[in-house]
Amino acid sequence: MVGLRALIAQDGTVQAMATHSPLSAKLAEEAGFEALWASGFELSALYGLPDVSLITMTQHLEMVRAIAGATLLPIIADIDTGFGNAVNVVHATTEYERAGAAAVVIEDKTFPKVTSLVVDGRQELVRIEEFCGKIEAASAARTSNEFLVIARTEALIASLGQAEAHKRARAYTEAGADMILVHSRQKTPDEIETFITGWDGAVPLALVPTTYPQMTVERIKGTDKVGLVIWGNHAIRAAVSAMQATFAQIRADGGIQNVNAAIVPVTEIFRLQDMDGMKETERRFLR
Ligand code: SPV
Ligand code: MG
Repeated sequence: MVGLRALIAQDGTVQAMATHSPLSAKLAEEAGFEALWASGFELSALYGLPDVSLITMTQHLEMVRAIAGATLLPIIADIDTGFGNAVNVVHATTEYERAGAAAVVIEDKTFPKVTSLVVDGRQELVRIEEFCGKIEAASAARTSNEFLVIARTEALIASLGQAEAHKRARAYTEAGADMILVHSRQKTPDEIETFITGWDGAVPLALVPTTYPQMTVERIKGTDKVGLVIWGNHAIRAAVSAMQATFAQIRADGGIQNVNAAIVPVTEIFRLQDMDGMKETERRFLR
């Protein structure tokens, strides 16, 4: 498996697709994405829950472990606020590195957090010193420098302005962050592009352009400062669209006679389950 650092050095900007399961991770790998985003939002949605620190570390970690067993792509684990203070961050970092993740992203919000994109969400940030302690804790807890500690600032999400966002990003870099994820929920890239222009490039940036889709890979690469772009929630949204359309058609038609053309055949699921591998195992070992 190629590490994230090496991938960024090779490609400039790595594209990570959101995942909530081993199956969605396999599909992202087959589509050609270079990394996976083990999204807290997607896993929360999978459980039918809002992304407000209700999913436990154990639930998320189990999913990361299952995803790591199903693909070779580096997994960027979204560990929200780190499940508590710096002590919790040490424990989480150890567990996620052991589980096979390639990086953790820790955000500077208070615990319990509120998801970033919701209108009128309660967006409260911890003190800079406190968060620097968490970043130092994660860096100290990892066993390999190939395991990245990514600090995420929510200063723009909390409407604290560019100066505060830059101040936090600089402090987190000095605390040892390998990369800064800066999030925005503006409908255009202006806010993020202003941040990028003012960034000294001490470490690469990571973006999640969900609300500003004008920010294409080409435009991102043009900045020369972004090492990672995360397509943040497109696996779960695509899954919901497909299920809603199929379920509605079956209800409308009073049967399944018209849906086969729009959904994959069962043989495609067998392929994704590696049924051929199972048959081969049977052939060799069942006596
Ligand atoms: C997630 O996917 O869980 C994220 C990205 O953290 S966002 O939901 O946009 O905050
Ligand atoms: Mg998240």
